[in-house]
Amino acid sequence: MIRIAIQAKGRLNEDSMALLTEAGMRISESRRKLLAQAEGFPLEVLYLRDDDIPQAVADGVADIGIVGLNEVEERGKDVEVVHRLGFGKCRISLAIPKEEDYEGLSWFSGKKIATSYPGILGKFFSENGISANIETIAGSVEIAPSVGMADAIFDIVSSGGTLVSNGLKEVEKVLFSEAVLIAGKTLSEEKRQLLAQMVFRFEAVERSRGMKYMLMNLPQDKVEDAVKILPGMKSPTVLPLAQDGWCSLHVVVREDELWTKIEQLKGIGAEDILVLALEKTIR
Ligand code: PRT
Ligand code: ZN
Repeated sequence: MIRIAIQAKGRLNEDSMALLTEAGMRISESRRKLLAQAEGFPLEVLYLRDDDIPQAVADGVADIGIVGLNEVEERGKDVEVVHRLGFGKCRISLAIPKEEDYEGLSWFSGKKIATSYPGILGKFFSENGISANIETIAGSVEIAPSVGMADAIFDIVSSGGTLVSNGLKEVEKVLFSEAVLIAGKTLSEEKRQLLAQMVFRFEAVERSRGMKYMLMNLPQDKVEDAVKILPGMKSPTVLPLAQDGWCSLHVVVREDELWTKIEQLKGIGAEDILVLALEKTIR
């Protein structure tokens, strides 16, 4: 049995739950419970606030966890980042009032900067020889300059919309973050093995993201042209059809290239093109 801590509610909860489900670990019990049992894998799920996940994993309250890299860096707990998960992407940036001229980091010397990430900011400033006044606040960091609490902020940015609507501009991107899988450093051999199995399943799910499975009928003498259009995982699979001179071609394509490929394939005579969802890719 292995215990994973995930965010109880908030931005990472839904994607974390979806990843577990797609990896064959269903959680049927009510989310209101602090601890739930998964089906399909010897897994317990502990629901916590994201701030508490690095600590819980470092202390062994949970064996592993899913949390933003920003929280891992900020808390500075002794945990191992096992795998990047590709969701919850954001950056932590320094932002200043938009009317200010900005010519470099020295702008921040002697200034007051509001943030919920004093650890990361303190380290960044000391590495860059900047001496500034870091003001730790828990929430609504973006309003601090307009109410006179600070000269600038250091906060999470994703689309940048929040900064714009508060009259701020992003001037330094300090940390790029995404959800990561973390693990305690003293897991038993049994738990290490379960963790390896989970990572294997996560990778199979991730490889299929943004990919589609496509099959079509094609004149036999066009297979070579089709191979040039479709590199595929190794190369496309070609199966004979009952009708002479025709074959069935199967291939995995990237979703963002799908329509271009379809047009090119139609151009060489492909017919009856089917596009299917790709769920898992095992290597
Ligand atoms: O209750 P709990 O403590 O568990 O949750 P929380 O409120 O502390 O965190 P939550 O759910 O807001 O975020 C969880 C994690 O999601 C963060 O630690 C980041 O790793 C990640 N993440 C990804 C984000 C964003 N994108 C994001 N845009 N976290 C917060 N934001 C906020 C940001 O603070 C700012 O207010 O969204 C606003 C900026 O968004 P844009 O799109 O306007 O730039
Ligand atoms: Zn939090």
